[in-house]
Amino acid sequence: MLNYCIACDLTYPLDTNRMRCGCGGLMEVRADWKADHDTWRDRPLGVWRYREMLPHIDGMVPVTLGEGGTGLHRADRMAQWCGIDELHIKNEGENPTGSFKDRGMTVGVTMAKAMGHSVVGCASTGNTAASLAAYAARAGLTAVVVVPAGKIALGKLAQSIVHGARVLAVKGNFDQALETIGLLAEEGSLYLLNSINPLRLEGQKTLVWEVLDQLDEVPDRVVYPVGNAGNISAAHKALVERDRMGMLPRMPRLTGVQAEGAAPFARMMASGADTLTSEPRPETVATAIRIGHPVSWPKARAAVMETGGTVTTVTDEEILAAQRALASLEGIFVEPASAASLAGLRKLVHVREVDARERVVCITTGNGLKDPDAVLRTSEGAVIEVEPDPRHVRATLEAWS
Ligand code: AN7
Repeated sequence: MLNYCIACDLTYPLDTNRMRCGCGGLMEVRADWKADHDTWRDRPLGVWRYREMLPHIDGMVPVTLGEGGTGLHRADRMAQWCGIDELHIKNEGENPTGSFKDRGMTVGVTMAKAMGHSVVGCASTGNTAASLAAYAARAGLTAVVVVPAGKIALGKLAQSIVHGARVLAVKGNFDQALETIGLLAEEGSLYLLNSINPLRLEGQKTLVWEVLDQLDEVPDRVVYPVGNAGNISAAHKALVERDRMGMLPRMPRLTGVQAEGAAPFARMMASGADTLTSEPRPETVATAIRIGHPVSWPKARAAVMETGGTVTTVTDEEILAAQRALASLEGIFVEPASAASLAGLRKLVHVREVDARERVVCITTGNGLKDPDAVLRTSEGAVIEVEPDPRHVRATLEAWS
């Protein structure tokens, strides 16, 4: 089991501190995986169910909080809102720290501990930091998290602090935070657990495997919000591996959605360019995906092109409308970045890029409780003050239109 450069095929050991090949290429784990349905049939749904298909080094003991095994919810009213026949929501907000990041982090921190690292770090728009902080605490490691000052949701900041991470707020955006901590990692000050680390993406493969195991039939399309483009890349790797094992009757179309103010990947795909032009000043209400230089873009580009998928953008207004629709029509409260997947699906159906008869899975990546501000800011007049008097309450309710 080795790390391979996806550009030049040079190999590195699994426990390398390098996050890029000498040629600048991204790395990925390759191994001669051996498993089939019988391997995991009797195990509960969750990341470690698929352990034969995950990285392994001698002596490793999973650092776990019960990640994965999240619900796949058929959502008929939301399907109607999006304009399609069949929609399922894979709600990653049900993970231990409230986001899909826990899948990659349980694997990443497990490996870091087994390699003997004592300090782990990441740059983050919030969720990676919260997840790393929790798993580092669980493992007894020190976490260093670098976040863009004033631009991460309050719940995520509280999580990082309460789990005991060293929280550094950088006067800049996520991309600058990642570059900064990347240099520290290269010096050997800490082990980097951003999704540029291929071990993180290995854990994230389990998301789409669970979807396949939860649905009777392979979905036509799986829709992801895209920030740094790690998650959609991990999905592609997962599907290709499953196909190689003869366990994928057909390939779902991987579809990405970016916020309009932070959409360098969508723009690259729309223009047909083969390299990414960064967005120097990314801006969106969906702070989780406020990212101007998605590091995994080469993998994500292959994910979309090789599965016949697509990438689109949505406005902040469309994101907040989708968030509210999902919460009020289905009882699922997700953070704005997550709602981008549903807003994007709706848009793609309206412009007829997605057929209304498709069976679609939308990935909602993070829990809405992490970022209540986004809802409350746009909810003026939602709470009405009343006297503790039944007549006043009745009159108020009768006046409710
Ligand atoms: C809720 O936490 O990048 O495309 O630093 O928190 O794999 O980056 C978060 C990303 C989608 C985008 N939804 O996933 C971080 C960070 C939510 C997120 C994404 C993020 P990628």
